[in-house]
Amino acid sequence: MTRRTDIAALRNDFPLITGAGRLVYLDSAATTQKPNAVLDAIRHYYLYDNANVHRAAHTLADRATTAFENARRAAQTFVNAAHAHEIVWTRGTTESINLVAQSYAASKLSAGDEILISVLEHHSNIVPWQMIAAKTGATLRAIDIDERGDLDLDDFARKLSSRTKIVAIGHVSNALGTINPIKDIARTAHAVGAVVVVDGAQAAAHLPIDVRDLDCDFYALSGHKMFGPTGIGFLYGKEALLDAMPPWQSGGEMIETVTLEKTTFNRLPYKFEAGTPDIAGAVGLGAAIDYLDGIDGDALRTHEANVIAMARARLGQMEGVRVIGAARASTAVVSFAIDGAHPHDVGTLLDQQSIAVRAGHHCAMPLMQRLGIAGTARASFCLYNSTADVERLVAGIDKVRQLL
Ligand code: C6P
Repeated sequence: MTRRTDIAALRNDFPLITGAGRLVYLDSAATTQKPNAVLDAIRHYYLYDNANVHRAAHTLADRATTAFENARRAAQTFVNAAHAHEIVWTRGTTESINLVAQSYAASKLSAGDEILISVLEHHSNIVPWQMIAAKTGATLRAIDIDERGDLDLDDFARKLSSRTKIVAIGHVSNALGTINPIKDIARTAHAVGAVVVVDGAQAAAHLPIDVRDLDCDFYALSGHKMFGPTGIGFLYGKEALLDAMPPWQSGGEMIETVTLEKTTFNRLPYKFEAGTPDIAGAVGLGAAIDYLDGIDGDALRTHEANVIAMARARLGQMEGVRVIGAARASTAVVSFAIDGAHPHDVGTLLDQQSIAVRAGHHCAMPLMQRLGIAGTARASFCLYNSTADVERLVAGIDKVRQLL
């Protein structure tokens, strides 16, 4: 298969981007725009294939089920899982992590056990563990970062022990862009018998993901951050772990037999998919995965690295502007502060120039507390951004500084 190498041309696949006039969209870490291929797949599904899945005997239901399960196979290939039944559809990263917390952790942990996260984490990889710690009596601990915004691996080694049952870490930080060394973390965590949960929300649009190479036990991601629709994502889990876990939501589809006295549960992955799933969402996410698969990964990553490196360099040279975080390996986002300006004001003043960034704590309040700041302005980049967008951002920040 020939993959696309003309990354600049990809922008034309995104009608909202090309149709938005002067808008420079630098908020893809919050959600990416959607290519025509995804919009078309969802429309095609509703026009020609819509029915409920795994339930009826008719042809249309067969077509819907095939489309739905093909999308699961696309997700399997995307993360290089060994089996399609290791992919559980969820509403996204948040729900995937909650599934692991409420099913795996709630049934395994007790007082004296420890869950290890890091101060870099998004609230979605903090709060579910806090709640499970409170419920089970386990203790939640957090790995610190160094002055660059990299994980402090000495601190990781200090905090990891035979008491550690779960290590839950983001692949890429949504606030600093730090890429964490998941493979090394997994190897070290497995040596003490801990299970490794990866929050892949910010990795999926930028990095190749190979759960078998990483050897993580669970990997969570969101479709909408990788050019798919909102409301759909998935959890990858190793077969043996998923098999042994109890269901977490109950109702239709997740059952094998029900009497008024007793229920036996469906096989993987359906045991974790209660109720009618987001079928069109899964189809749309499958189309997003196919879309990404049609792009040359090296060309894509070189393009993104150039754009992001330029943003870091240019912002770093601006008087009164501070780039926050300088991790040794990073992608996706550039966080910054302007002297004397609240991040929200920076966001508003950039918006007035048709430049969309996110401002605030980025759902990473413990990280902001660790850095001693209220928040940042954050420009996030993906395949449809260009160096021209960086030029506009630099000019926009210049104007903000003049207005202050
Ligand atoms: N971060 C951002 O602007 P959901 O909402 O479930 O799709 O993803 C949650 C999530 C989990 N982990 C990380 C690292 C994330 O970045 C996010 C979502 C968005 O940074 C919205 S807060």
